[in-house]
Amino acid sequence: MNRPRTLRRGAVASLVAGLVMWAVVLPLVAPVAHAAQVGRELGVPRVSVTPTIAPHVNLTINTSDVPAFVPNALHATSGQNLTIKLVNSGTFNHTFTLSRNGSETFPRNWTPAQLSAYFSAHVPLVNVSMPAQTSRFVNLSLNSTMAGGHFEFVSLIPYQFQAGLFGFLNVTPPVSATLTFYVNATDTYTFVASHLDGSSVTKFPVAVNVFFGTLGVLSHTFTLSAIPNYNLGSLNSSTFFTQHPPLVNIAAPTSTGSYTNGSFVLNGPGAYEFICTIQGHFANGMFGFLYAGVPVPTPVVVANLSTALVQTEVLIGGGALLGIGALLAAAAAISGRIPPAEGGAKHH
Ligand SMILES: [Cu+2]
Repeated sequence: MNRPRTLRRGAVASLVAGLVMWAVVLPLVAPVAHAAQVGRELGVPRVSVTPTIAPHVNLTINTSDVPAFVPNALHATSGQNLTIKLVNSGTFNHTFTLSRNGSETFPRNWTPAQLSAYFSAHVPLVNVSMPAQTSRFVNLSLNSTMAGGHFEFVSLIPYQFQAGLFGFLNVTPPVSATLTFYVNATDTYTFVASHLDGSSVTKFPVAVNVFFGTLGVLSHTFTLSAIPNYNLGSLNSSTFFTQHPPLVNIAAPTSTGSYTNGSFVLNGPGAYEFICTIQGHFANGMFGFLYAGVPVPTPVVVANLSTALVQTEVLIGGGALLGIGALLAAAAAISGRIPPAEGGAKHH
């Protein structure tokens, strides 16, 4: 066996192996490192504990000669002062009569007499007339005891409730904090990070803000299930999300380094699964979990750490192979140029 040729072969093999490792891993690692560097620690939220709720909110309800309150669902937060503008652009009079009971829905088959008997026995929170062609304002303080309630409002003009003049004021408690996560998709069907740590949350509801980006060129989504502690497993995800709409569904931007933001509210603790809904990606393992108010499982933390270590090791390994390749190449060049000792002797 010829020594310089063996060295050259070793040099070429090491150089190629080293370059391949760097070529594959560097594009993945660089944006991750960049994201971490600019304070977007992967999988760890930025938590703002002082939530801001508007102290006062204005809402409008319209009525016309169509028997409906528009909109028929109002949403507000306990602790807020609410002003409702009641507009009646129709030719019939109505009333806006708001129940004090946040856990009651009136039977649709109640007669006008039954409905007015109820409100004689249970004083409404608001009871104002809405004469035809007028508008007026009502003010309401939403105290903390109203949180979580859905308060029905009706028109007490006979047969208007039965025709459809009813709706609900939904009062939600203020969020205790806002968690902000940065998540990236890779073209090898992973989320970085795949386990989002909201274990520090002790009080619900909590607002979550996700900034979703990509490290690759494929399309990806961040689609979070609304059902905690439910593993999507091998389910058909499109059927599942049709039946149980996701809390958030964010499409990744097309270029690395930019993020698309989505926000939602979690009402209770648990592990919430998120997946990529692009055909085939979930089946290839593209999923993760957001742990809210529950500990992140220990093996998962170990897995995340080892992933980071493997990437570092691959980089170091690739670098070492490149170095060995360079040394072998140099050795091969030198030994190729220096004639063997016996050849030198012959020369004379
Ligand atoms: Cu995907």
